[in-house]
This record gives sequence, C-alpha cells and structure tokens, in this order.
Amino acid sequence: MNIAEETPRARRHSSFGDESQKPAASAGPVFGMDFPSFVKKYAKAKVAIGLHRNADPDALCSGYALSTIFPDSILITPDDMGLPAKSLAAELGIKVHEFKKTSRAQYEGLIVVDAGSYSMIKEARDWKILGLIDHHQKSPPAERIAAEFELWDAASPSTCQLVSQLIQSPEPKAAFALAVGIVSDTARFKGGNAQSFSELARLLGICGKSYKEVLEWAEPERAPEEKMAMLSALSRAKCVAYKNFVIATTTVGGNESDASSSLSEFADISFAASWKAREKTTRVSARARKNVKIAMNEIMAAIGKRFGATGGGHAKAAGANALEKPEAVLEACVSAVKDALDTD
Ligand SMILES: [Mn+2]
Repeated sequence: MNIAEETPRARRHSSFGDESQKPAASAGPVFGMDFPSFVKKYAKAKVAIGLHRNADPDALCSGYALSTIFPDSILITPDDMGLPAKSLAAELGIKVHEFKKTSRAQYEGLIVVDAGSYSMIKEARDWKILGLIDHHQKSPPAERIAAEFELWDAASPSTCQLVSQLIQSPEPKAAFALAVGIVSDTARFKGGNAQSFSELARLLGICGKSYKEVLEWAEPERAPEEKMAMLSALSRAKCVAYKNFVIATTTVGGNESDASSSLSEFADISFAASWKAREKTTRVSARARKNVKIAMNEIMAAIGKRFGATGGGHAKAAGANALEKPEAVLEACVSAVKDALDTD
C-alpha cells in the first residue's frame, strides 16, 4: 500500500491557542526505554535503519539524520525509493541499501522510521526490531511493529520533526535533510503545527541554507512527461457533489499519490487509483481537505479489508491496496465516503 508516501495535510482546524506547545525536548509518546538509553545501548552496534517501501523524503531524511548518531549503521529499503527521495539521496551522497542484498546476520537489528506497520515494510518481519519512530495512525495489532524503543506520535506532522526533536545538535547536512523532510511531509505546512515552524527555523540556522533551497528539494519539479500524465489524470476526473462536499476520482498509470493530492486542491475528497498488473492489485490514494471531518485512514482501512488487502495512513492522506479493478474500488470509495457523511 502506498500509505507511507501519503503526506498529511492540515490535521485540524484550530482556533487560536488550542495547539499544544510541546517543549522541544519532548518529542511525544515514548514506549519502552528512553532515547538516550537506546542510543547508548546501540551506539557501537552494527544496526540497519529501515525505510518503508517507495521511500519519500520524510523516510529518507529521518533515517539519514538518525544514522549520524549511530556511526555503524546503514540505511536499508525494500525497493526503489520515490523520485524526490532518490534525487535528494544522490545530491547529499546518502547511500541506501536494499533488504534483499543485505545479510541480516551481520546486524544487531533494525530501527524502523516513518512506518509502524509491516504492510509498509514487510521485509522487517525477518528482523529483530530495535527501534521505531513513526507518525502514522496505529495499524491493527497483527500488522503493528513493536520495538525496544518506540516513539510513536500520530499527532506529529512528520517523522523528521520527531527526529529533529530527538537530536539536539544535528550535523549541518542532517539538519538540511530534516528541514527538507519537514517541508515535504507537511505539504509545505498544510499539515504543520507550531513545532514544524520552530524546528524548521532551528534546522535552517544549523545548516545555513535558505528556505528556498529546502523547498527546491522538498517539492522538486516534475519531469515534463509526469506533468503531462498528471494533467491528463485531472482531465479524466469524475466528480460528484454530495451534502456540500465534492468527491473526485480518477485513474492513473502510477503516481496515484500525486494525482489525489492534485485533485484535492479543489475537490473536498479525492481518490486516485492505479492498477498494478503484476500484483493484480489496485493501489488507491485518498485525500481530504481541512474542512472534511471523516478520517480517510479509516475509509482506506475498510476498503483494503473489503478487497482482501490493507489500508491506512493519516486522517487527511491515506491509501489502500485492493484485490479488485480500479473502477470498482473507486466506486466503493465514493460509497464509503457517502455513508460516512450520512452518519457524520
Ligand atoms: Mn512521513
């Protein structure tokens, strides 16, 4: 499923003053041992830091920043990273290994970032899980990854923000990477909170880079053919109005996450689906604008389950896999939204 690359948008519509001002030292709910003890325990160990499949800048950058405090660590991923993460890794000279080419026996264990569910990183099932830092909604217990050290905070707009709050003095390159991850995963602050701004300001001070430079890597220009594909997906979109909400759907050859994001610039709720012929699976990506109260991760979990697979993510950005053709899945998504709006 593509939930890992789903970018949370505005999480809540707050009036002044109701946004909790956590001190920088507190990075949210910690389970198991505390972070300093965790770092101390594995400081000299050979560890792997696992990124979810189709890694995005939030996964890459939080993993990279973490790797700077575990000197004998590698970054490891199930498959090809997404294009924005891939070009950023090339720019910063970050080496990322593949699970299938890595001998597990050589490592003490795995620290998972930006994923809390085995459905986002199924290769982790074979590993001893040492640590977990994530901001996705909790997945069902059977899919949930448990670790010795867990920092799990679904209220955090990005994993990079959590890691930034953990690491008091990141190296300049790690600070730049974390800044890119924060801007990218908040969809340029649509999903940010007060700490997103304070951490970003701090990180810019450390890395000495401009916001413009960070933005260029957080939201890289697409290739012309990608832009063409996206515009044609938008022109094929079907829209329905229901109870004052506009629901839009479209099918794409890939990049369903980008397509549903683009649709949601105007539609209140959007779905983009692509057919993965090899897996005989539809991958669907969902978005909701800030005025929508229903949680898309719940809709996607139900769709995944209904069509023999899984789904989840964030309230405003979620995704699912479904063992059914895109048209039927999109139809089910629209009905699920209507049902949810009926009971809302
Ligand atoms: Mn993330």
